[in-house]
Amino acid sequence: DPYSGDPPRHPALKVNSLKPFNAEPPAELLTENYLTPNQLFFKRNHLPVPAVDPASYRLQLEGPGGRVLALSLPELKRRFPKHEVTVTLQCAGNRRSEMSRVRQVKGLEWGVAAISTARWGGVRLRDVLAHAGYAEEEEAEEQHVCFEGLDKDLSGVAYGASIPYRTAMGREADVLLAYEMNGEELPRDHGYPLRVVVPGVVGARSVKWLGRVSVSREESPSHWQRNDYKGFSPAVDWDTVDFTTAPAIQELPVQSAITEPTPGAAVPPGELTVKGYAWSGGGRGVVRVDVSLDGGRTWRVAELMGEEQRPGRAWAWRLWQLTAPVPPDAAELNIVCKAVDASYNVQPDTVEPIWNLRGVLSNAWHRVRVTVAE
Ligand code: MTE
Ligand code: MO
Repeated sequence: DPYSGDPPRHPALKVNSLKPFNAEPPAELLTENYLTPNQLFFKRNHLPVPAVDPASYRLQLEGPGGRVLALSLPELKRRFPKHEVTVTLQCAGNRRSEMSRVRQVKGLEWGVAAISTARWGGVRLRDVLAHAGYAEEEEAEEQHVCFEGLDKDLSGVAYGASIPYRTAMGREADVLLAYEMNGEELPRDHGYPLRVVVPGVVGARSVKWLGRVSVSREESPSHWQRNDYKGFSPAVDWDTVDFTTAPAIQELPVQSAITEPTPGAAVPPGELTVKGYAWSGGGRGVVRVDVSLDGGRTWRVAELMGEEQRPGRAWAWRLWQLTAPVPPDAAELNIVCKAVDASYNVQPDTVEPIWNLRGVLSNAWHRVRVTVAE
């Protein structure tokens, strides 16, 4: 069993797939903390967790012209200044199960918690690339920084992904090679001993158990870069899909969800407190969250909590909450939330128009039905 060496996991996690291990925390636990405790942070593995010996570990860094530098962990920590950033990671498939309710899609049936936030500590990717000899300025032609993981399938193919060179080198992009998560050594499930953290970008590009970094005129040849994690029209099905026709997902769209109460709960009459999270990709901050208790007929503005984010570098979520009177005659409530980001992007009101065969980018208004009972 290639998974027999996987690490132990927290029993509260809701397991989506055991081998490989994919799990999310219960929604109501997710928003109990601004920084998600490492054990509860969602876990998304495509392959067995590799056992990496920190003493013999070397990051393979391909310089211009193909010369390869091998950097040990102590060298990385000694040579480059430590940088810390609070970043929310979200899987492209977060909230996929809502899409499957419209029409079945292919993929893990994630609820609303394939998203989590941590304070990451490590070195800046741009410092490491500059050390290898890469220039700050962009080349005329678009280039890509490619990452390869140390996790491999049975045929020896590693997980891989890439990001545009300008993101990797951007002064304000804050891309990290992280060795710490919430002040602790990176846990094995999250990429020990070194992972990429790309703020504002889909989780799939934040390659864990980082083995190799290179720069190329082509995107990563990885299956997960070329033939997955792309968005399509609702008109495209598995007979007609052509993965070369759509760009790889990088920055994610605006997202929010209700974490409390949970679907089907019985809430007492009087006053109700609704809680959730909101986040947007590309460093766009959340400027507002609207909440409705009547399916979207009337709205109230939620209170935003958690760390205020810098304009253009809003890498982490806001938690939000709203306390409102329960309408006296209501037997049932249809709670809805929707967020607005700094570019005034809004979430679509229904799933149907954004349905896609792979069930990615599921960010329609989130709806939770509850009953009112003494
Ligand atoms: N990196 C490697 N090497 N292998 C993987 O399977 N999964 C990716 C990304 N990096 C993955 C990886 C995906 S799809 C996501 S959403 C994030 O890791 C999840 O990170 P987490 O498990 O730390 O939450
Ligand atoms: Mo993902």
